Amino acid sequence: MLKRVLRTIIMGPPGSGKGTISERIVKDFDMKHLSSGDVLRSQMLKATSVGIEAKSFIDKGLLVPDDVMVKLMVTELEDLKEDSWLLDGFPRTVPQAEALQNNAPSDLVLNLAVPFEVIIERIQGRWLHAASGRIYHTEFNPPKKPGFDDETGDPLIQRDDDKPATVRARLETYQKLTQPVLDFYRSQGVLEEFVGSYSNEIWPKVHKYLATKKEPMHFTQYG
Ligand code: G5P
Ligand code: MG
Repeated sequence: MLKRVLRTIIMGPPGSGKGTISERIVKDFDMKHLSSGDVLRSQMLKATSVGIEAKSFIDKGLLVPDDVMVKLMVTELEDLKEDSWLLDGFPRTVPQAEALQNNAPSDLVLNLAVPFEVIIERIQGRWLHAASGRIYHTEFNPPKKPGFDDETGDPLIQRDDDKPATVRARLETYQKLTQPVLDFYRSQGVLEEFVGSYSNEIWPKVHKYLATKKEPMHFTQYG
């Protein structure tokens, strides 16, 4: 049965294309994208107490403590009670997944299984529009004018945590703390895996699967 309100999580290692695929999902399906990384970067930009605390973990490739994250994300989700949502980057530990389950259980979890070698290579080319979270890549998805956002013309930035040593630490953190979350959702029967090295190869499969759960508005093709 197709759902009116669909609560979805997108998972995958750092740089696997969660943000890229999420942008495509919200364009084709009536859903709100909520990225924990974007929420944290906005807190850091505003230098709030949460932002200052988070930066000390993010810069080392470590996770922000569970209690801080759960409070932050549950508060954000309260504004989306009536909407279909797509959570990106949360939950990232089993305690976070349990807390989400108690507050706002999700209907399905999409996992992007992209090999680590591909990720390490591609992440160096990422550029970001900090205010909107729009993502670019020097080769895969270049901005029209190098270094500037297509829509606002603002300068793009590179993320501090995209330095090679930090990316390696993030991948280790992912293996240790986030992979067990996949087992948590697998045991609940809500996990759907998408294996591939390219977002353009993964995207049509994600669209096809989501369309079995929620009516799409379009099917935008890429590449
Ligand atoms: P984030 O911000 O959640 P990550 O590490 O989970 O960060 P990230 O780096 O944002 O994930 P992504 O969204 O999976 O990666 O990938 P993306 O941005 O779409 O794609 C990466 C690059 O590859 C882009 O430039 C894109 O254009 C390009 N690309 C995409 N597809 C292709 C392709 O097919 N080919 C090529 N060549 N390129 C492609 O979290 C950051 C930090 O915040 C904290 C942690 O410290 C974390 O490390 N944090 C949390 N801490 C605790 N709990 C939580 N729940 C937390 N959430 C965040
Ligand atoms: Mg992202």
